[in-house]
Amino acid sequence: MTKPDINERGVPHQKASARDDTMTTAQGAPIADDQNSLKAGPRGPVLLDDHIMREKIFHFDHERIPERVVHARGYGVHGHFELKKAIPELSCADIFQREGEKTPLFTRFSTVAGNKGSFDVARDVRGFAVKFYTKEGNWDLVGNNMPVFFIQDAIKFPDLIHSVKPAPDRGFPQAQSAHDNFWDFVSLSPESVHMTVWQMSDRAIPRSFRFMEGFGVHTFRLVNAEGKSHFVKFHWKPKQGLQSVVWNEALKINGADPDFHRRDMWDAIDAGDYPQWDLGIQVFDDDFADKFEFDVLDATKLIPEEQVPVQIIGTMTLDNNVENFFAETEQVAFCTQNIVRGIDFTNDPLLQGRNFSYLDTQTKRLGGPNFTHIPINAPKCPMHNFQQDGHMAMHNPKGRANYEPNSWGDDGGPRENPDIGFTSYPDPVQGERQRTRSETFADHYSQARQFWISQTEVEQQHIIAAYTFELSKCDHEKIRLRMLSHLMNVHDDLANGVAKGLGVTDMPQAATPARKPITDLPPSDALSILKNGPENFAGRKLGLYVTDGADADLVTRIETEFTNAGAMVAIVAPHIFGATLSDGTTRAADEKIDGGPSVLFDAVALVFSQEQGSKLAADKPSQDFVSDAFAHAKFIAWTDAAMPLFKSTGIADKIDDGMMKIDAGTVADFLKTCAKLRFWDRTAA
Ligand code: HDE
Repeated sequence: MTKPDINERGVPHQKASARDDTMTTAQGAPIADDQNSLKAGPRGPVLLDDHIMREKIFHFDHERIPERVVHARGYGVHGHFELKKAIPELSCADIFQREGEKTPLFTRFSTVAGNKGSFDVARDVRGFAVKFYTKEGNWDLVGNNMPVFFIQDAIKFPDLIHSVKPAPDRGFPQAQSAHDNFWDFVSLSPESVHMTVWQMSDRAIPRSFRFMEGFGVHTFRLVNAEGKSHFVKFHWKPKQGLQSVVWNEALKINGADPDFHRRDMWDAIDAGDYPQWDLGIQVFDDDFADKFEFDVLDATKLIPEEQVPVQIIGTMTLDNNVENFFAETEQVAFCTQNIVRGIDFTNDPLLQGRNFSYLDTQTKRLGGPNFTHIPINAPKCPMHNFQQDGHMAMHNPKGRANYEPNSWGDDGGPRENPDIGFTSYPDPVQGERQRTRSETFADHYSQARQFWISQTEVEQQHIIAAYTFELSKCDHEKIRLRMLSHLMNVHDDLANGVAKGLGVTDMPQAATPARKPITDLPPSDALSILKNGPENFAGRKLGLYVTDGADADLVTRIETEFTNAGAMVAIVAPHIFGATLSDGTTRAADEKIDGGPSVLFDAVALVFSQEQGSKLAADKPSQDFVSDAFAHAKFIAWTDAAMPLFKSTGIADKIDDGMMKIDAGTVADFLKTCAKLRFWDRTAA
């Protein structure tokens, strides 16, 4: 990098060292001075013929494209899918034919409600969209981190989204569902009840993108070479296990690091710790669909894994950060209708509506029909057709043929190929045109109950707390009570817990169900986060708070053992230049204490010198560090020097099994303990 020369007027100039790093205009004309506009004299007006400034500012003025109407805030990464089990008997999709073959892909995670500049750890559904660049075209699996959805028919989507997004008059609240409009809409739409239980669960506040599942949600079809079809639901299972944060922590993370999830993904990939997900399929046929308690075309229902097991067929590895956020993450255009031969749609009315919507939205957002020419959207296999022209056309065919049939022989351009071309599954269709909802979609509570009884007690308490929090943010009593009337149909414990949290003494009448709920569906362990947590501390982060004079052996031991176990260790210190340890070495800090609160870490260790420990007892950020770690049920490693801080925060007389006094010999035990996500007993006390 050339160093700037500061001239006598204090203006820095960096001169090109070689022809190829010469700055030019968009037309390629070299620029001599990028610091000053063209003026009539040093203090005179800027001249209209400053074509260089005009071009630069013109381009800047046009930098923004419309953000996505939903899922605006997202983060994309590159990776690949490796097929572990070929399934030609189920699907002739090329991607599913050869075990061991890798298919490149791009995955974008997102929140739904917030705008592009909102914070990462909002209570929200997460988008989980994957674009597979297969050898027979792009396949987009545009899913979420929850297996069900709020509505059954796409015609309700604008209402759902309007209700959750900022109210049109005041333009807030941003990135949250804790407000009247949202709960008004969902409490008037019983079909949403099941999804709200998921949304009030910790699934809506994941620890990071790396620790959450993904679901294709809808029932799709797999079609084999003989034309035989099976129904399928797609699942992504994180090899890292499932993990979420707690709500009070989420609120604080959003202040401390609004980019918490994207930073986590970037850092993990940058450090070579590549997250992986297994792709699983639940395959079933018409017989199962006919016997199933619910309609497999209803996206507010899932199929429990105990009823149809998830077969793992391959693994996605995300191993490459984007080089340019705008070009890749912003411009990627997922479309549910991007499917390939061997995969097909079903009549799920939500899916069918989506197949309209995504093409429209990309055209609006990316400015024209040629968004498929943008490198992140273009297939990586050969692509030929007679589509032409339009804004920003990049692939312009040569030759005279731009129609078919034609009689130009070898120069006639691309031809149809019935052998490998896409053919729709010939599902027989018949019926009167009618605007209606099938009666088989009418059960709105049974699976909500099943989800509830599948949760551990800790998770149930979190769900009750989340409903209580959100409904307490509704100004209108009638909305709170209406929602409660639905929860009464889900489970008494849930309804009573929320009523107690809200301070409701007179319970409302339970809502009248359109169909009598089934109350004996068995619990499904797969629905709980805590029953599917990580097995060790790998991929998670320890906050190691050190001061001057701290025991160097212990600090080194903690760093080594945790990093050897695949964890990240962040040094937190009173100053960003770090701490000088007992052996005179200095550890640079990753965070100064007030910028590195304990909410950013999965567990914490406090290694102070006696002298500094006493000083920290009155230090507010240090008090918050330990109080929050304690309140969020985190595992805390400590030495005697932390006692003054424990005393000043009232923790000294509450020391529990989640707080381990350590020395160099017991670091391994602490590491093992941290594998269990949190010390939940503390929250039960
Ligand atoms: Fe989307 N959705 N959606 N959606 N959706 C969009 O497309 C839409 C639905 C999902 O990272 C939009 O490119 C309708 C379910 C993800 O770029 C838009 C309906 C599921 C993403 C759109 C749904 C999703 C989107 C906005 C009701 C989970 C982000 C920007 C029928 C299975 C993709 C865009 C990315 C984005 C429409 C419901 C997932 C407007 C009409 C159900 C992950 O086209």
